[in-house]
Amino acid sequence: MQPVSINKPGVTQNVSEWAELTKARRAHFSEDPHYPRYHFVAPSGWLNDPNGLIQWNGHYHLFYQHNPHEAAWGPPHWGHAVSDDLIHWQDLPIALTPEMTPADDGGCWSGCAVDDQGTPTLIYTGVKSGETTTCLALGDDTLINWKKYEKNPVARAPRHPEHTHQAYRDPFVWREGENWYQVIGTSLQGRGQVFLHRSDDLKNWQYLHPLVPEGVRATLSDSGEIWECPNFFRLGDKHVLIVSLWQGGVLTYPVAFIGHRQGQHFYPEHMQRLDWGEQCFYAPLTLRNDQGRLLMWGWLQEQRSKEAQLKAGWSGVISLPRVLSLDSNGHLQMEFASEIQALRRERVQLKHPEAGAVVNTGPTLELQLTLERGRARRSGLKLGGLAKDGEEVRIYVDWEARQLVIDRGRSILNQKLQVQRGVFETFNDTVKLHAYLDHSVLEIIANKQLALSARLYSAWDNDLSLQLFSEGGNSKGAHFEAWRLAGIW
Ligand code: DQQ
Repeated sequence: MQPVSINKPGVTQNVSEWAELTKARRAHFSEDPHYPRYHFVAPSGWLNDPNGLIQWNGHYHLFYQHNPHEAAWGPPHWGHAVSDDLIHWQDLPIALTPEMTPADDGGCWSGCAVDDQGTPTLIYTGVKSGETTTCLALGDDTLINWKKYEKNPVARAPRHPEHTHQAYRDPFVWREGENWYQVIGTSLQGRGQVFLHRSDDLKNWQYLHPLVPEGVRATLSDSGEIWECPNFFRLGDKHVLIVSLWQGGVLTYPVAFIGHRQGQHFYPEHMQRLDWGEQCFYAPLTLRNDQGRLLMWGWLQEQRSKEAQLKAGWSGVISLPRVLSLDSNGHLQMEFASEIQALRRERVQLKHPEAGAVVNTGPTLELQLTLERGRARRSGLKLGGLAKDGEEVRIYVDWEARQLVIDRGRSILNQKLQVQRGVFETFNDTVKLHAYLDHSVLEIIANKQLALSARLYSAWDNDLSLQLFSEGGNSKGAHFEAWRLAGIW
């Protein structure tokens, strides 16, 4: 990729030193069979939420929650990378580091980025002595040099009689008319909510009210005690609120509410789970690019023990970009960004797929599979290691239960969370699966409506094989296309 345009003396040096350092760190993982090859992972250590997504001078900037010291959550820094094509990323120096002054010694938690009349501005949650507040960092045109605003914090949790869990985090900011608006994740009466604030300069904020009227909030059926990482935007003739559901200390999964706005209030009409992975896809953040496409990235959590993560030396993956749109029913639909197809290399042929032929593919793969029900009770695909006898993961449609299932029951290294299921909202007898496998990462979108992500810590490496199967009767012939994919580093 082209280097980022850097117009400050001295900075280029810093960037190239960083590039050398991160290259060496990444090389260290090249033999790790679980380390993804074309997903973004921190150069080393811990990564969680994507933050501050912004397109600046045409380049896509990704910031992310990061602990560079070890593969465990710690006072978060903001890691930083840039891409021209949404696929290849160049590591850039860490953008924000927790500091005693003015307001974030406990970490620079999640937030967003905006263009304030030519000044790139990061708006994040600063944590100091346990209090979470909204803070700013101002950048220059390189997006490499950041200065925390000396009068941080710029907003504090309002005194609200029903405020619970002391939750106040993850600002999401947008411009409307003469004003800036900020939604921020919180909890009222033990239920997730977002507070709405307004400002005319990003530095002085006025609290307005909960975005969803409390009477309406009480009727929603989600299980979030805290709504984390809100995104709020217009899509077609609807408004969409995305939140991630914190429940009893567990980061469960994100949902989207699709609804309408009346003045400064939002009225959800429909709720969709954004990914059915069990604690696997969380804290998604959206970016509307220069062409108006709405892109979304999430944090693919690890599904293995803390000890295993520490031992591996890295933890957390950024998902592939997913493009969001509304379907004709006003529901959210998702597709993987078409740019990812640039990674396609050889085609994987599966002759006579209905006869159960086996093909050896390797673990970096794009798959497009159309399944027709026929008389089958279940039909789908087996992933197996040729050399590791008995190790097998099944991806299938359970036609009676109307579910997409990932069953890792025959995968020897997965002790827990063996089966994950996603439930189709609408369903007919054809399911189109689009899947990306990248060593320990599996992301699937089915019929553009159901996403299911999982982590597979299997022992297979380059000997992965594929085989179609059906149970309880024949399914009609499946349409199968697959490609081996190139790595990005
Ligand atoms: N992670 C951040 C918080 C956010 C949570 C801290 C969600 O800002 O609420 O690392 O994963």
